[in-house]
Amino acid sequence: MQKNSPKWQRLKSIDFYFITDSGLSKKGILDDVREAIKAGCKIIQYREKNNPNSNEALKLKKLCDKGNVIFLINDDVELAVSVGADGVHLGQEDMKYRSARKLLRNKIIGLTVHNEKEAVKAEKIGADYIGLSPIFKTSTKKDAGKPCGISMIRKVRKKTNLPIVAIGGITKQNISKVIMAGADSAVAISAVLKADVKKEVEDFIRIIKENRL
Ligand code: 3NM
Repeated sequence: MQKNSPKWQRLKSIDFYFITDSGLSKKGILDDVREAIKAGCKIIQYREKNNPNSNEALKLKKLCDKGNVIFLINDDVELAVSVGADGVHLGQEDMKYRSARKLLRNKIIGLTVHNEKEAVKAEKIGADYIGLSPIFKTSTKKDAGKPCGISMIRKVRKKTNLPIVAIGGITKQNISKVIMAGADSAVAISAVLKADVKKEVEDFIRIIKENRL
C-alpha cells in the first residue's frame, strides 16, 4: 500500500483496535461494539472463530457505518464480501491472501506477522496493515505461540512503513511501551472486556495518543 494514501492515513490513525470476543463478553458483542464506538474507536474486527454469523455481522456493519468506523471480518473472506465489510484480517496463509485480494480488490486486508521477515513480505505482497503478535503472553488465544516482546516492535518498525497493530497480552500498564516502540495502534481484548468497555477503550485511546512517536 502506498505510504500517505488515504487508506494508509486512515489505518495509521486508528488508535485503539477493537476485536469482538463472544466468549469473554459480559453484555454481548453488539453492546460491546456500541460502547467501543461511543468511546471513539475507529476500527472493529468481528472475530467469531466457531460460528461467524451473517446476521450478527450485518448488525455490526450497520453500527460501524453509522459511526464512520472501519468494519473488518476475521478470516472469513466470503462473509466479508457478502455483508460488504471494509475488509478482512488474515493469518499467514499465502494462498488465502492472494484469493482474498482478488475478491476484495481495493478493500483492506490485514495480515498477522510474528517477525520482521514476515512483515517485509506482507508489505511486498500488498497487505494494508500488519498485526504483530503476540507481543506478550496471552490466554485469550490458546495457540498464540511464544511472545515476541517489545524489541520485535522496534525491529519491525525499522523495516516497514505499513501501519503496525500490536496484539497479545496488552494492558493499560504496558501499552505506553508498545506505542513508544513504534506500534501505531493496539488490541487489548481481555483487558477491555473484563472492565467497563467504554471507559477502558477511552483510557486506551488517551494513552495511545499521549505516547505516539
Ligand atoms: N491473536 P488479549 S493473540 C486474537 O497472537 C489474537 O495472533 C493473537 O487477546 C495472535 O488482548 C490474540 O486478551 C488475543 O491478550 C489477544
